[in-house]
Amino acid sequence: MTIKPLIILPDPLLRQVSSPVERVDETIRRFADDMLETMYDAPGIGLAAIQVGEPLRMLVIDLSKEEEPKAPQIFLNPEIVATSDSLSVYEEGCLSIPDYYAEVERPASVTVRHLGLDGAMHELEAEGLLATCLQHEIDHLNGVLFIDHISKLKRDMVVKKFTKAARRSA
Ligand code: GNR
Ligand code: NI
Repeated sequence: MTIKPLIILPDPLLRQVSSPVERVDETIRRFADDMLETMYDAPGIGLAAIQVGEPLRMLVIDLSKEEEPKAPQIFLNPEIVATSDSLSVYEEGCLSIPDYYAEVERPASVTVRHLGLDGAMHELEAEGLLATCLQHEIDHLNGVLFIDHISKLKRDMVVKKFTKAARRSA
């Protein structure tokens, strides 16, 4: 298992649309382990493959609390097949936009269809933080970031700050 370096804003990789996982093999299973280890190390509650530089439609989530047993969830080629009309607001953050947080409004519940590491199709209905997290991660697969859901003024400020920081460290 390997902790992989995280891709940070404004890296253009974060705007890339990821490609479907073609088959569930040992390489994919190992990569899922690396993603989980990277997410736990960060620490974060979710991670999309592109955040470690792999443009694959694959994400991991673990919403367990520190004192609870780990509860990793792995989603390959996830698709939102239904969303609720009701919305909910969460303060979101992103490992690719460190130390920036903002409230985002999204559908309160979503139905997600996906391939599992077992090679079978699964479908689940999620609400609460899981619904928000799944939408945040599936956005990553489409090159979308949570700052795309806030005002342009705030987004431009964040992008500018991270662009300057990247220039300083280049
Ligand atoms: O660790 C994370 N926390 C979080 C909090 C609220 C809404 C979404 C998230 S996902 C984020 C990790 C991340 O950047 N995943 O892409
Ligand atoms: Ni993110």
